[in-house]
Amino acid sequence: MNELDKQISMLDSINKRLVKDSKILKLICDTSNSAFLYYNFEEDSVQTIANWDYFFDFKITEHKDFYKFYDCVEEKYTSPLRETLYIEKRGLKSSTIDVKMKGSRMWLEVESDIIYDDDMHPVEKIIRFKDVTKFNSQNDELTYMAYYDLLTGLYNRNYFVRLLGEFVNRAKENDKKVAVMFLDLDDFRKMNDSLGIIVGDEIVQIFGQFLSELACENVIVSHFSSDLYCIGIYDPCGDFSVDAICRKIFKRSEKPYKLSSGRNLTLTVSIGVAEYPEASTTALELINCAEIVMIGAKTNGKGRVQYFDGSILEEFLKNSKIDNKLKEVDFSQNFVMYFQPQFHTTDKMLRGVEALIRWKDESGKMIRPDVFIPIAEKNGTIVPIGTWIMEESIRIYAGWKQKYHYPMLLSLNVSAIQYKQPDFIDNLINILDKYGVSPCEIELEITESILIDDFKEIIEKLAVLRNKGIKISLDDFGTGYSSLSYLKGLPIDTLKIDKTFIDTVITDENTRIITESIIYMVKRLGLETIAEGVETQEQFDFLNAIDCDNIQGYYLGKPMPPEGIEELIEKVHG
Ligand code: G
Ligand code: G
Ligand code: MN
Repeated sequence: MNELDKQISMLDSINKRLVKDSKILKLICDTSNSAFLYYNFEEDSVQTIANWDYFFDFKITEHKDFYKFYDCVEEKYTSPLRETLYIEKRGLKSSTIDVKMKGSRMWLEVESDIIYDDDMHPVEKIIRFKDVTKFNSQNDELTYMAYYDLLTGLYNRNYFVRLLGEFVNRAKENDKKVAVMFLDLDDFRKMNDSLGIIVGDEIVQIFGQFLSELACENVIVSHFSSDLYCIGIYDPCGDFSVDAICRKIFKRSEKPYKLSSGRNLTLTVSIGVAEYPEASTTALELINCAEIVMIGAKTNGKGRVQYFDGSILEEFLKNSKIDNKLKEVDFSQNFVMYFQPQFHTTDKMLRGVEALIRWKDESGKMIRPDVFIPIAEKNGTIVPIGTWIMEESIRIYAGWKQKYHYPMLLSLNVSAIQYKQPDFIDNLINILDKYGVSPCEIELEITESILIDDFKEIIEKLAVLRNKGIKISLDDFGTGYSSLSYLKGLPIDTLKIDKTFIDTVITDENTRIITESIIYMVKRLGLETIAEGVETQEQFDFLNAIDCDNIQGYYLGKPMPPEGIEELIEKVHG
């Protein structure tokens, strides 16, 4: 083989190796899911390699074409991208950045590497473009979840608290106000229970959608959980005052919302409002205060707004103490029964006694029933407390009966929740049996609030009780929805005219006329009447004159411990 042949053969084998190498290189490039830009400094030449078309719809043939990149990424990334693509010889460095493509969800990782010669002059630069959309969008989602509530797309609680904190700081600096509105959908639980949680979620969403329309630079809207939303307003005024926003919300409540099933639904909402700096100076406390007064708005009849004031917070704190105490109270240690006598008006003979609970806490302080009974009704302790009251009162009553054989009634106050327990009647009958007391000796005092819901079921229960001989008395008449016309249909025996009437029956002409006609009509319906809170001789005389059957009040007897009643019986008996 001559020299030439040898060289040709060598070149050939080098060539084959090169072809093989470049095939391998191409394979690697093609399967790398990346695109490459190769720049040669000496030649000022540029070349694109591998999956270029997957990423870009333009070609790069000379380095001036680089400007085309800047158009296809979102604006905030053009400047870092420029640095990565930089090819001036001074100040070069390798770098990696992520850029987001304009008008698409695509994320690119752009990585540059520089190759230097022995004298540390740059010779070549390789830029790799890689699709990192999947990774980045997962990241996006995590970021999203950190700030937004997935169900409604509104800010979540945590992020809202942070933004509200920023509002408060800004307000401190600029001497402005910040208002927090805490919103709770009315009767959401009922809707959730009756329509199902999927519809419940839809309700949460459509109301959230409506609220989101109220958001703007100084108004932030958040969904906390379930049916709770919160709105924060920086510098509330004009169209963005609390009043204006409440008006929008209440106005929207007048029209029904359309659900996907086609069903129309009217949503009302209760709102509590607290403002920086009056209610508090921190975001979290403002939210708490707004929530507390929202609960007030609910108990005052829903679909309304309640503004924070200091006394509401004080009462709340006091109540939450009582709430906790009630859950731990030792009934027989701390509760005692008092009894207030009721008298026949005509002869002032004892008609019966009303059992009234008294609570003396560990420190000996009295806690009034009109304070703790409503709390016990809310936290459910009224059920065991009510049972204890029935048994304790009936036990004491049975003792008097044995001792004096004096015919009189025992009136028991029954709370709606207690009354609704399925075993309420059985329980009562069992206690009566245990102490040998007849149902005819018992009168249950119910309030109109019992009659608000499940009317039919309640009426049926009343009828069962009356069939057993137990009397039913309607307490506090005149304070609720009382209308004489609905009394006709009620299975009751006795009507107690509320103290608020008696208070002004002497001084106020109208009250006198109303009281007189109530008694006249009620007696015509065959019901017995009792006037409550009678404190003076004048009141007594007037009630006597208009034929009110019975009198209860300080004038003839305050609530007293059992021994007081014994003295009374001995007096009338003897
Ligand atoms: O007892 P007082 O005298 O302070 O009564 C205040 C309120 O508490 C009244 O409205 C009365 O109905 C209620 N209350 C008092 N004792 C009882 C009771 O034994 N059971 C229930 N449910 N309420 C009571
Ligand atoms: O259950 P009811 O709301 O009816 O409770 C009766 C309440 O009225 C109890 O709190 C009892 O102490 C109170 N009370 C009864 N008679 C009088 C009275 O003559 N004057 C006043 N101020 N309160 C009375
Ligand atoms: Mn009563």
